[in-house]
Amino acid sequence: MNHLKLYTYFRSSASYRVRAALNLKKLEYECAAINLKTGEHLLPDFSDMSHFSELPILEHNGQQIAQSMAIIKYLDEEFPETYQLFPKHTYDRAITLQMCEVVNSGIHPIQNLKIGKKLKKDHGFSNEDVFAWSRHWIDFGFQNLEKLLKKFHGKFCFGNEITAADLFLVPQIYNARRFDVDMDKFTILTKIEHNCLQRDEIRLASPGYQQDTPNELKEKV
Ligand SMILES: N[C@@H](CCC(=O)N[C@@H](CS)C(=O)NCC(=O)O)C(=O)O
Repeated sequence: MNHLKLYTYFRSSASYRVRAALNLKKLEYECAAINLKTGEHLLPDFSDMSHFSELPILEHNGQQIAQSMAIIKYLDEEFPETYQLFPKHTYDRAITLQMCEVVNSGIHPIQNLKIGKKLKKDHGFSNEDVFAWSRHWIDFGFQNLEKLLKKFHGKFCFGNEITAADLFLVPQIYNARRFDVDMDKFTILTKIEHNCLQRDEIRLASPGYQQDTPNELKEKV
């Protein structure tokens, strides 16, 4: 018996990565919504249970895993008969992982909620300053990613099949738009985003379609 439960928040881009992975792998899962905006992730109920104050957390038959990369790799290994998110060949797999890490380690952590809060609390940043900070670091990371993808992309980040790299890119573009990054100059990234969002597995994992999406932000299926 497989019971999968995902602790998630509609706007969490790291949760979005895992929702898309679960959809692509056609795995059914239960959602437990944790509201990042109201700080529910910082309350003892969640942080004691998960040992982390971050989303997502995946529970599989009662066992918990944090970190979207670890979760996605776990799902690929645990359910090998389903859609594979990393290419077979070692070099191809390494490049795919490299693309994921540009986002996972090089962009997302610098623009994360807790960083913005700290900049405001201890360094005199206004909301606009935090916006500009996030915009700068996403733009900087995307310039490097656009160059890397130039060499390897097809319809998707790595060739013509969806890989984990697409699952890291598309949610990060969602964040970029929230911070008003000028996406028009990233022609490869936006073309890949467009191709990915044609796929229901990714579109339906996006923030507009979640159980906890507020009504005013819900998109039509
Ligand atoms: N590297 C982690 C990042 C997890 C993470 O930072 N998640 C964000 C939401 S996208 C979060 O929970 N932030 C809470 C905070 O910054 O306080 C992963 O890939 O799962």
